[in-house]
Amino acid sequence: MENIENLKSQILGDISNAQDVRTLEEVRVGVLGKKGRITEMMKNLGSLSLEEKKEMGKGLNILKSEVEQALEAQKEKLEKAELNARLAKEKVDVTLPIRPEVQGRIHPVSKIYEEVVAIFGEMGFEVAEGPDIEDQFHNFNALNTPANHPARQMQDTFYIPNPESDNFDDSYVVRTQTSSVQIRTMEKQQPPIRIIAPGRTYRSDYDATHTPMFHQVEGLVIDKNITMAHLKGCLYDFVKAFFELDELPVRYRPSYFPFTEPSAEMDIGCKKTKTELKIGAGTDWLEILGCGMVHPNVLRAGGIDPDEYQGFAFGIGMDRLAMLKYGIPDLRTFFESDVRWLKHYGFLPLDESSMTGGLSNNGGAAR
Ligand code: 2NL
Repeated sequence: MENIENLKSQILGDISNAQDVRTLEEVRVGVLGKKGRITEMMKNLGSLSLEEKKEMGKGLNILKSEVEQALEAQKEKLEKAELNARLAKEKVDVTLPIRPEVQGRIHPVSKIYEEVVAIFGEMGFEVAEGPDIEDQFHNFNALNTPANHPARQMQDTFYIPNPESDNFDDSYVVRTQTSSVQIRTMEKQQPPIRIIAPGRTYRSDYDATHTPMFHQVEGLVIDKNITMAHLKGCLYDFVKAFFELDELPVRYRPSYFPFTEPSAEMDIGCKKTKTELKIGAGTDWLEILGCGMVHPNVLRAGGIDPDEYQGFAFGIGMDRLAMLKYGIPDLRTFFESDVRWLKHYGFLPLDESSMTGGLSNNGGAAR
């Protein structure tokens, strides 16, 4: 039998000499693997006398756990060093001037965002912002969407545990719509309110027209004597400005949202062929947004008296607007950061959107 102390200093020496994770793994296998030195010695215990077996067994068990600890510590050290080396190697100097052949582009969604803000800005809307991580009150309850509502299902919503509470009702969500921003505005401000809330939203969904993170713009107008006619006029002006058309047929279909009553979906006229979609002409219809009169419960939750004030609200998917306006077929490609895709669909940095300068044709797309 080898002397345990000798063996220990040998093995610990091998461990600290191992300078990469692979070599360390070889050391581990050589000692603790099926045919490893410690494993073999443990197998041989049976041939010893009872007294020797007791002593040797105890010594080997202690040695084994010391070796395991040393292996773990060295592994952590090597992994840290390997990560640091990689980070140092992959460091990017963001202050370097750009090379002309890789000039950056404005993402189509950023472009749409600017256009939407320009159009509603011209109509007198202010932009409101709020947190991506919300409590369930602002994302659901205040929007007339009670605890048992299907929209709150685990399959659709990303919940985030609250470290201060085990109660599921206290967990946070990443916002499923930007309405929470409007609730926060109502809490702070009495009418008249005229805001849009553009931003990132999140739902557990993934296919050619859904990504787990997407972009929405919601609008909210609250004042005395607001009617559905105000809603229709406002949204009609928006779609005409957005698609840069003087004439655009629209229709409203009845719909349902918990936060509006009555609710509607707006379609725009178009012509669909196998290869093309032409907006503004033809006999087909394309759904473009959801809207309605703000539900009295929602006004109340925001601290506004529904007997004194009324409002309208709408929600538009901005990624879908980008797909339609620029003819991009698959939403998943939006968020893959493929430079070739950005070069094809992106816009030059100085091509700004404004109502007076023309929305998208002052200089045009970089294509
Ligand atoms: C859709 C539908 C909609 C709203 C969003 C809203 C917000 C408040 C009060 C009432 Cl604070 N309503 N937002 C209203 C109707 C529809 O979105 O299909 N979006 C893509």
